[in-house]
Amino acid sequence: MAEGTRHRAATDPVLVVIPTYNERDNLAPLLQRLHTALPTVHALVVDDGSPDGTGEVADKLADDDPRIHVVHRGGKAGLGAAYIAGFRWGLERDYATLVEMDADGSHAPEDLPRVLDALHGADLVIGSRYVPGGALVNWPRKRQALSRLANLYSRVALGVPVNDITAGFRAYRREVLAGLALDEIASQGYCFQIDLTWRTAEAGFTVLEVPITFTERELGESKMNGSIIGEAMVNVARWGLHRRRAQLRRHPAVRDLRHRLARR
Ligand SMILES: Nc1nc2c(ncn2[C@@H]2O[C@H](COP(=O)(O)OP(=O)(O)O)[C@@H](O)[C@H]2O)c(=O)[nH]1
Ligand SMILES: [Mg+2]
Repeated sequence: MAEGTRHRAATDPVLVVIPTYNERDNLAPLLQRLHTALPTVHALVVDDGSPDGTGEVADKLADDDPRIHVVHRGGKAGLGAAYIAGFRWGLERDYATLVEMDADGSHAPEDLPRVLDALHGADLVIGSRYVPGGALVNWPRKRQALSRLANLYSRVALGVPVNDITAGFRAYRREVLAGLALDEIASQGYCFQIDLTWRTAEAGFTVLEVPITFTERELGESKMNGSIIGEAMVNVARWGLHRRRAQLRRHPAVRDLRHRLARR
C-alpha cells in the first residue's frame, strides 16, 4: 500500500492500555482526566493482582463506565507482559489505535490529543521528553541521568534515530502490532519500549516523536529496580551485536570472501 494511503487510514477507535501495579489512588483521577481530554477513547486497565486493591478499584470504575475495561492477571509479571496482554485484547477487538500510558500521572492525558493527531502521518508516535518542547518535572537527577544514558547506549548499539526510545507514552497503529511477533517479545521492564521501537523501525514503519511533559508521580512508588536496568543493558548489547553481524554479512568485501572460501 502506498505510504500516503496508509497514513490516511482511520486512527479511531482508540484503546489506551494502562498497566497497573499498586496504583490505587492514581487510577480514578487519571481516567477522569483522560475522558475529559478525549471523551470517546476506551481505556483498558491491565492489573497484575495489585495487593493494594487497584484491581477492585478498576472493576468499580468499569461497572459505571462502558469506556473502561479491565484485564486481571495472576501476579506481577512486568510491564512488557502486561502491555502484550493489553495489545492482544485490543487487537482481538476493532481498535485502530493502541496507546501506552502509565497509571501514575507521569503521562498527561492532556498531551494525548497531539500524540494521536501526529499518528495521521506515522505508524508509531512517541511522546518524547527529549525533543524541543519536551520537558521533565520533578524527576530525580539520578533517573534523568539513567534515562539519558539508556537512550545514548541504545542509539549507538541499535542505530535507531529516536531521541526517547525508552518512553512509555506512545500510540501505535494496529497494523504495527498485528505485524510484530508479540510471542517473541520477552522483555519485561523498560527494555520492552526499546525492543518494540527497534522492531517497529526494522519492519519499515514510520516513527515520529512529539514533545510531552513528563511529571514524576505524586502518589505510590516506582517499580524501577536494578534487574530492570540489567535486562535492558544485556538485551540491547545482544541486539546491537546481531545488527552489526548482519551488516557485516551484507558488506561486499565479506560476501566476496565467503564466496571464495566456499569455492575452495
Ligand atoms: N501490570 C503491571 N504494571 C506494572 C508493572 N510494573 C510497573 N507497572 C506499571 O507501569 C507503569 C510505570 O511504572 P513506574 O513504576 O511508574 O515506573 P517509572 O515511572 O519508570 O518509575 C505504572 O503504571 C506501573 O503501575 C507490572 O509488573 N505489572
Ligand atoms: Mg512512573
